[in-house]
Amino acid sequence: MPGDDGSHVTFCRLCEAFCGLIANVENGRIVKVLPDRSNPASRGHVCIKGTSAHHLVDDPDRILTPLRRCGSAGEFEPVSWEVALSEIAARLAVIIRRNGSQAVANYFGNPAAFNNGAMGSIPGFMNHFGIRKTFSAASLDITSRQMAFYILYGSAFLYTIPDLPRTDFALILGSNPLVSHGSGFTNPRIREDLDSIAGRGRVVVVDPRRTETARCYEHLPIRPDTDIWLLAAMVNTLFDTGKVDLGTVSELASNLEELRAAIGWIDAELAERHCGIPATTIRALALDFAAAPRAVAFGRIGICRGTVPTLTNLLVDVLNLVTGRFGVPGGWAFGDDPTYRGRMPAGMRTVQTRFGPEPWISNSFHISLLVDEIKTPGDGQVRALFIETGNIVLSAPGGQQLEDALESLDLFVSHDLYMTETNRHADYILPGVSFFEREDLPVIAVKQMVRPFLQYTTPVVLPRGEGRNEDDVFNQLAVLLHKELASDPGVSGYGHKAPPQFSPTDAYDDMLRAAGATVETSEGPVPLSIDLLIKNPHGLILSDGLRCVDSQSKIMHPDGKIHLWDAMFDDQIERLRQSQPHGEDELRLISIRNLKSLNSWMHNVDKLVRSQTPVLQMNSRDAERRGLKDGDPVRVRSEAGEIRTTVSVTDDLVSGVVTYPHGWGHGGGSWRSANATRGANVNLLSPLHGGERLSASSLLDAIVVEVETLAES
Ligand SMILES: Nc1nc2c(c(=O)[nH]1)N[C@H]1C(S)=C(S)[C@@H](COP(=O)(O)OP(=O)(O)OC[C@H]3O[C@@H](n4cnc5c(=O)[nH]c(N)nc54)[C@H](O)[C@@H]3O)O[C@H]1N2
Ligand SMILES: Nc1nc2c(c(=O)[nH]1)N[C@H]1C(S)=C(S)[C@@H](COP(=O)(O)OP(=O)(O)OC[C@H]3O[C@@H](n4cnc5c(=O)[nH]c(N)nc54)[C@H](O)[C@@H]3O)O[C@H]1N2
Ligand code: SF4
Ligand SMILES: [Mo]
Repeated sequence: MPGDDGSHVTFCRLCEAFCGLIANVENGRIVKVLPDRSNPASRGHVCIKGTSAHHLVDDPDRILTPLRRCGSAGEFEPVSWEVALSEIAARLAVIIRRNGSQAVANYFGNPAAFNNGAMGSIPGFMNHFGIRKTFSAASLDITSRQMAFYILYGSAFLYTIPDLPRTDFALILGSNPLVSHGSGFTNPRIREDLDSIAGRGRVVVVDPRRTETARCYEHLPIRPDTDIWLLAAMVNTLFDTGKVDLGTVSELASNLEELRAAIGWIDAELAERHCGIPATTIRALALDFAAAPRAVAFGRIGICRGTVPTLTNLLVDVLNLVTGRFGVPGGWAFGDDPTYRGRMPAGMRTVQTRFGPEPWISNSFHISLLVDEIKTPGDGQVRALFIETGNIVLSAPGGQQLEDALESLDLFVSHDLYMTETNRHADYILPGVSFFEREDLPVIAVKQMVRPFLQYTTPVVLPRGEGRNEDDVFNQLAVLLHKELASDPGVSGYGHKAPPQFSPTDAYDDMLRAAGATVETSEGPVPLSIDLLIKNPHGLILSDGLRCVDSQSKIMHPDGKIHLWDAMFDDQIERLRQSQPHGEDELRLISIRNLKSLNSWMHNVDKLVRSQTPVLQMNSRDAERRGLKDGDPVRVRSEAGEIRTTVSVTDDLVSGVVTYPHGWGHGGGSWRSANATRGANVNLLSPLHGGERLSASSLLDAIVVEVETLAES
C-alpha cells in the first residue's frame, strides 16, 4: 500500500527512458531510491535524476495547498480545494458565457506527457467544453518531425523508430542520447545498443558539438541548421551512383520524381560549402550507409527547431527508404501500440484563426499564437488560460512577452509542484503530485519503444499536503463547470451533455482488452490487462524487438503509399537555392542539455544543482578573434534580446557556434535553491515569432548572435 514501510517497485517518469526504480520507504517517507535490476527493460539502468527524484516529494518549497492570487505577481494566499475549484468554475463560466469557449486556451507541458491521468483527462475536458485553442511543449520540440510524419505517412502520430538492437550502422543527427537518454523512441539501455552496433559496424554522430555521444563513437561535425544539405547530397549520391532500387521505392512510395526535381541540384560540393563536411566524406558516408547490411538514420531535436526542420526530418526518412530500410529488421519501423488496432488520427489540421490559417499539430499551435491571442483585442480574444506542468516563461521563446500576456489575463490557472516564473502570474495555482505519488501505466510510450515493454505502478507514497493529480482535478472541474453552464441554455458551443469522468486505470484496462493486446509467454500469447501487470510488478517485455510486419498497411494515405514530396516545400527550396553559407564571422547559438538538469526544473534539488553553472561555450578560434578568454563576462545579443553570462572556451564546438543550456534564469518562484542559481534565460534570445510556421515549430537552435566582452562595453 502507498506509504507502507519497505521496498516499492516502481519506475521513473522524468524522461522517455522510464527506468525501473526501487523506492525504499520508512515511516511513510521515501528515504532512498535505487535502480531496479529486475526490470526487464532497463535492467538496472538509472541516472542521477531518477535516484534523486524523491527529493521532489519532500521539497520544503513545494506548494501543498491550492493558492489564490491576492496581490501582485507572486503574492498568493492558501485556499481550500472546494473554494479554488468552485471559484475557477464560476469565473470560467462567466468568460465562456460572455465570449464563448474561444476565449479559453490551454498549454500542456512536457511532464504531463508522462502522466496518464493528465494525458487522459485534459484533452477530454477541453474537448467537452469546446476549448480548441490548445498549445503544448510539442511546438518547442517535435511538431516539425510530426509534420514530416503527417506528410510521409498520413498521420502525425505514425512514428518511425530505429530498430537499434538489430542494426549495423546508426547515423544519428542532432541528438545526444548518452545524456538525454533518447527521444522520439524509448530505450533505457541505449548505450549498450550503440556500443554493440559500434562493435559490429558504425555509429556516426552528426552534431556541431563533440557531445558525450560523439566522443564515444564517430563524430561528424556540422554547421547548425545545415543537415538538409548533407541529407540531400547523400540521397542524390545514391541516385547518381545507381544504388537505389527504384522498383521497390516506387512500390512503397509516390512523388519520387517531384522529390528528385526539388533536391536534385544539391550535390556534395554544394553541400560542403553549406554544412562544412568535405564532399568526399559525404559521398563515402552515403555509399557506406547504403552498403551496410542493416542501417538506420535517425534524428531528434537538433534537427527539429531550425529554419527548415520539416524537410530535414522528411529527408531522414527518405534516406532510410531509398536504402531499403523501411519496415525491415535493423532499419526503420512503426512502433507497436498494444491499445491500437484501427486508424491513426491525422494529428494535423490547418485551422482558420483570427490571424489567418495556422497548423495545429499534435494538439498544438505555434507558441507565438498564444501571445497574439491574448494580446490582440476583438472577437475571440483569449481571456482565460490553463497551464498544466509547463514553465513557458523559461522554456519558450519570448519570455518577457509571455509574462506580459499572462499578467493581462482575466483568469489564469496553473497546475504545478511549485510556484514558478510562469505561474507566479496565475490567479490560482493548484498543487500537483510527483510521480511517486500517483499510479501510472505509460501505454502511449509503448509505440515508441525499441523493445516494447509495459509496466504498471501504484503510488509509492500518498500525496503530500493536499496535492492532487490532474485527472482528479479536471474530473471535478468538469462537473462544476457543467453545472454552471447547464443552467444557461444560451451558452453557445456547449452541448450540455454530462461531462467526462476519466479514470486512468479503468480506461487503459478497457483499451488493452478491447484491442485484444497480448504478451508472449512460454505458454503462448496471454491477454494483457492491469491485473496481469499487477502480478508482474517489474513489467513485461511485450515482444523481443520491433515486429517490423505489415508496415505498409499502417500508412494512412488513401493510396497506401509513402508520400515523398509536398508542394508546401516549394518556397523553402527556392529560399535554399538563394541562400548563402554562414558567414565566417557569424555566430550561431545552439542548445545543450546537462545530465543533472531537466528542462526548466529539478533546479531545486541541491544534489543536482550544486555542481552546475550555466556558461556560454565558444570555440577557441572564435574566442581569440573576439579577444575573449575563459571566464570572461560577456553580453550575448540576438535580434530578440540579450543575456549576460561568462565564456567557457572549448574545442568541442565547430567554429561559428556557441552553446548555452535552456531552463535557467530563475527568480520569483517558490523554489529557493533554483532562485539562488546563476544563469540566464537563454530563450530571451529566441524570437517569439521565429521558427517554421508550417510545422508550428519554434526557432530554438541556430540563432544568429553576437558576443561581446562586458569589460569593454
Ligand atoms: N538530462 C536531460 N535529459 C533530457 C532532457 C533534459 O533536459 N535533460 N530533456 C528531455 C526532452 S524534453 C527531450 S525533447 C529530449 C531531447 O533529446 P535529444 O534530442 O537527444 O536532445 P539534446 O541532448 O539536446 O541533443 C540535441 C543535439 O543536437 C545538436 N544540434 C543542435 N543544432 C543542430 C543542428 O543543426 N544539426 C545537428 N545535426 N545537430 C544539432 C546539439 O548540439 C545537441 O547535441 O531529452 C530528454 N532528456
Ligand atoms: N532553448 C531551448 N529551449 C527549450 C528546449 C531546448 O532544447 N532549447 N527544449 C524544449 C523542450 S524539448 C521541451 S519538452 C520544453 C519543456 O517546456 P515546458 O513543458 O513548458 O517546461 P518544463 O521545463 O518541462 O516545466 C515543467 C513544469 O512542470 C512542473 N512539474 C513537473 N512534474 C510535475 C508533475 O508531476 N505534476 C505537475 N502538476 N507539475 C509538474 C515543474 O515544476 C515545471 O514547472 O522546453 C523547450 N525549451
Ligand atoms: S534516464 Fe534518468 S531521468 Fe530518464 S527515466 Fe531513467 S532515471 Fe529517469
Ligand atoms: Mo522535449
